[in-house]
Amino acid sequence: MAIIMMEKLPPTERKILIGEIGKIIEEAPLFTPQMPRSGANFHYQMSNCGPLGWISDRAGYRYAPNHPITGKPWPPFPPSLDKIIKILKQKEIIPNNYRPETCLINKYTENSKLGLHRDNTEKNLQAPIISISLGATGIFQIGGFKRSDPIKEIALESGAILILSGEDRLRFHGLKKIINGTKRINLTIRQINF
Ligand code: MD6
Ligand code: FE
Repeated sequence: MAIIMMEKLPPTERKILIGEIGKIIEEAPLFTPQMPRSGANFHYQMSNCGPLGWISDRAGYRYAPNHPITGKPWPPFPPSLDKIIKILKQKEIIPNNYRPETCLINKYTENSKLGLHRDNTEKNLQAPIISISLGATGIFQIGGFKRSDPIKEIALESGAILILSGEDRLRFHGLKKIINGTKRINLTIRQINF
């Protein structure tokens, strides 16, 4: 079983991380991804940092080195994320050779949600995905390996650090809604090409 919930990031460190994400979003503005083919808007906004970023439009979803609107490279990982990765390696929660290549920055407001999906386009599907939640609580849904399998809900409060690895990384999951606030940021750190 490799669904790991770490101790929450302390409030002072949360504030620093929120500040760093704010600067990243100034450089790489939030945009609304669109569904492949239909072009319908997703119900949240996003940006990225790191060498690659996840984008989605009519042409499909993919990892790309540049922001879809500004055309500029994504900003680098901020110090707080480097530190979290270092600590997770020290605690042997993630392997020492883990190579974080992107961090998706998802922003949810009152009517946002993210449907059940699997993140399965990365090369090593066992490599952990590290999820960090900030702001309002997210009602995270996690199911099985088939879309129709039963779903459990996990409340991801501000500062929550959740790691999905091994075969559990391929479970269907989504974000049902946010509660206790009007804005939530979720960061997901991923290894893509190694
Ligand atoms: C969210 N998270 O928490 C959406 N994906 O808002 C994800 O889609 C996710 O938390 C892969 C691994 C962890 C996650
Ligand atoms: Fe996901």
